[in-house]
Amino acid sequence: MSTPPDYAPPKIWTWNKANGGRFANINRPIAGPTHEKELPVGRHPLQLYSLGTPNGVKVTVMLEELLALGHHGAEYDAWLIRIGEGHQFGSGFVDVNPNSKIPALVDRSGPTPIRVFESGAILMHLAEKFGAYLPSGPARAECLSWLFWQMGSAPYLGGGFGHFYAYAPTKMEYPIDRFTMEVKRQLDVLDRRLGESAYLAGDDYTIADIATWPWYGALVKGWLYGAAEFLQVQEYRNVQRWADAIFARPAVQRGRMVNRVSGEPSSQLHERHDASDFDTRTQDKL
Ligand SMILES: N[C@@H](CCC(=O)N[C@@H](CS)C(=O)NCC(=O)O)C(=O)O
Repeated sequence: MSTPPDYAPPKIWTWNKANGGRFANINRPIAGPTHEKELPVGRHPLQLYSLGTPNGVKVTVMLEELLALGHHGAEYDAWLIRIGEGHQFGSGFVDVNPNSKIPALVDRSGPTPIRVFESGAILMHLAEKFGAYLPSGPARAECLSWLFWQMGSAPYLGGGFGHFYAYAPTKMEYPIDRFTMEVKRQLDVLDRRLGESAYLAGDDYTIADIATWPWYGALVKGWLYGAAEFLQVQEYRNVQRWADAIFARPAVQRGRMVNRVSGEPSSQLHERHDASDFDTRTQDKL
C-alpha cells in the first residue's frame, strides 16, 4: 500500500476553512442559515427546490412518472438550488430543510403547506398521496426495505467512494480501497436481487427503483465519477438490464433533465414550471 502523508489528529479539531478541497466554500461544521433569502413560490400545488444530482433526480423522475399516469395534482414548479453557490443555506431553504440539502419539497395542495425533506421521505409522501409506485400487501415491505437500503447505502457510494476516487485533492489508497470494496459489494447485492425479479420490490417498478436508479443505474452506465472501468461495471449484468429498462421510460428521461446544470445544453432544463418547458426552455433554446 502506498504511504499516506503523516497526519496526527490534534487534541481538539478546529475548522481549517482552506482544507475542504473543491467543497471548501460550502462545507461547514455548523447548521442554520448563512443569509436571508425567501424561496420563490410558483402556481402549482407542489414546489420543489432542488438540483439535478442523483438525489434530486429521484424526485423529478417520480413527479414526471405521476404526471405520466395522469395525476394532475402532481404538477410542480422545480426551482434551481445551486449548492456550489450556497443557496441551500438561505433562510427560506433552511426553513424547508433544516439539514440544508437538496431535494426539498413544499406540498401546498392543502390548507397548510407541508414541508418534506430527505429524498426517501419525499418519494413516500408522493407515493402515498397519489397511491402510486408503493405497492400494498407483501410487496410494500419489500419496496420499503429496498428504499431504505438505498438511503443507507448511497452515502458510501457518493460521500465515500465518489469523494475519495474523484474529488479528494489527493488520491489515498486506504479510503479508495475501503469504499471500492463496499460499493462493489453493494453492486453485487443489487445484481443478485435483480437476478430474482425484474425490479427491486418484485414484478413492478416502484419508488425503490426510482430511488436507486439515479445512483447505481448511473454508476453502471458509466455516468458517475468516471469509474466504470475501475469498478468493472459491465460485470453486473442484472443491474445493467434493469438500468437500461428504467432509462427507456420517457418520464425518466424527462426527470433527468429537470434542474440539470451540466451536459448537453439540450438536456438541461434549469427550472420547470410547465410540461411544455421540455420543448421550449432547455438551455439550447434560451
Ligand atoms: N439524504 C439526503 C441527502 C441529500 C444530499 O446529500 N444532497 C446534496 C446534493 S446530492 C446536497 O444538497 N449537498 C449540499 C451540501 O452538502 O451543502 C437525501 O437523500 O435527500
